[in-house]
Amino acid sequence: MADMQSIVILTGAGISRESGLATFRDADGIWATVRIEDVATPEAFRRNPARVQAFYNARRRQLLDPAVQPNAAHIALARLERDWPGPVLVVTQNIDDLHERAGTRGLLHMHGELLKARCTGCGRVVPVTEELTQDFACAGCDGTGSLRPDVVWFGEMPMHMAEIEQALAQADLFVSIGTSGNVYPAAGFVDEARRAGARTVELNLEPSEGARLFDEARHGPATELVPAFVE
Ligand code: BV8
Repeated sequence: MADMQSIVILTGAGISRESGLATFRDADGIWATVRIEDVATPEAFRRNPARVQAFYNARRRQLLDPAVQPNAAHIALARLERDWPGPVLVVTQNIDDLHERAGTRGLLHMHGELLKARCTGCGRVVPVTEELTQDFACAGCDGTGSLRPDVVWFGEMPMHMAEIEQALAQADLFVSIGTSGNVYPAAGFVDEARRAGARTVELNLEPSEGARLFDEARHGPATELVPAFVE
């Protein structure tokens, strides 16, 4: 890795699995017990906001459990950013705050953040560490809006896309960690990095949907693979 300068790292639910947070598409994943159409689309929120709020309230409660801490993979990425001479950008699909708590600073949450809420009226984003209920009116507007989770649902535009595309176009190394490569546009980032001439590496428990697109793939738990890769 000596001649690598700019590093872009994409993370998914697999990097937080060993911190105790469920993934989505594993056998014990979130989508095994609840349907995307019922909790992770704007239509679901319009149809039954209380159901959607309850889904995110439960995940927020779990994230705020003191037992849920950044793991060795999150910590290794923060160390890489600190010690690496060139730019390191972590683009996460995760809505938890474990990268922040591990010390990563160059971080973009392309699918939003569980500990933030957004007003449906004026768009204000506020920190939230408690239950969100339907009548949580926004203090900033004329009270017409209510607070929704500040996350990106299916059919909604992911956040920070211009900044992400620019980083991919300049990447020398692209590392994908703990993602199944099912969800776009994140699943297409490896292609963009390849076109930019970057070396591409997948670190995942098992081959992802896009495994064949990577120059190198290492399979195993993130808490073993990531520290070893960063060394
Ligand atoms: C959009 C946030 C357009 C909330 C999520 C082509 C192009 C563009 C869009 C599409 C397209 N084709 C289809 C679409 C639509 C859709 C999509 O991709 N659908 C899929 C299902 C086919 N995409 C969208 O709707 C996106 N929006 O494109 O908008 C647009 C354009 C202009 C204007 C308006 C709109 C929005 C997608 C974002 C949806 N929100 N989450 C929340 O978290 O509740 S996505 C959801 O999947 C998750 O939240 C997660 O972020 C994402 C990816 O999941 P993973 O992180 O990969 O998790 P998964 O469980 O799948 O995999 C875990 C992996 O870890 C596994 O491989 C496992 O082996 C591994 N693992 C497990 N344990 C470990 C481990 N690895 C290492 N160590 C371990 N211990």
